[in-house]
Amino acid sequence: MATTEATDRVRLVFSLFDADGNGYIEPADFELMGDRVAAAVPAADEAAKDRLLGAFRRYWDTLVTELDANGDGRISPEEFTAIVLNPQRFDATVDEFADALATLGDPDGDGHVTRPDFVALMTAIGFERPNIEALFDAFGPDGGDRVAVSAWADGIRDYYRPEKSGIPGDHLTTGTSR
Ligand SMILES: [Ca+2]
Ligand SMILES: [Ca+2]
Repeated sequence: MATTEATDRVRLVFSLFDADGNGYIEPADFELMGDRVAAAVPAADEAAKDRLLGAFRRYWDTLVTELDANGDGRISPEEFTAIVLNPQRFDATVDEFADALATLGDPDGDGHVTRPDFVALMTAIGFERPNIEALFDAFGPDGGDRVAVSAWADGIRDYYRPEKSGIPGDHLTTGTSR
């Protein structure tokens, strides 16, 4: 069983990953999203951007392989919600995506993500500003207003865990109309 919070988190991800807003997740959405996110941190190096674009491609491949129940080559909201039923099928994909995204937020490679880079990346994905700020605060930024890359990556992994509630990632669904 998935928690209500987990279901809300998954619904939000669907609405954001449907980047062109046509009601289905398709390859074109991942291209839009990938380009937007890769451009969010101009100081990031090409290898980090390529890694993220690769993670987005794998994400799509996994979705269409695991969730396209009716075989029409696109993922409907109903198909997507099944992601919470078999989380182990998505572990490797989410792992890769979490590490690639969090690493992109650390262009100088010191193991930390600053608030401006965090906000830029999460805004590019489509989350709302107050939620992004609340999430960053929930990660417990240090005196330099930074969070560890690993803390953010772990937060992304938790976000996809159907049994979890009361996690930092729940700040992303608070007060959203999606
Ligand atoms: Ca779409
Ligand atoms: Ca489908």
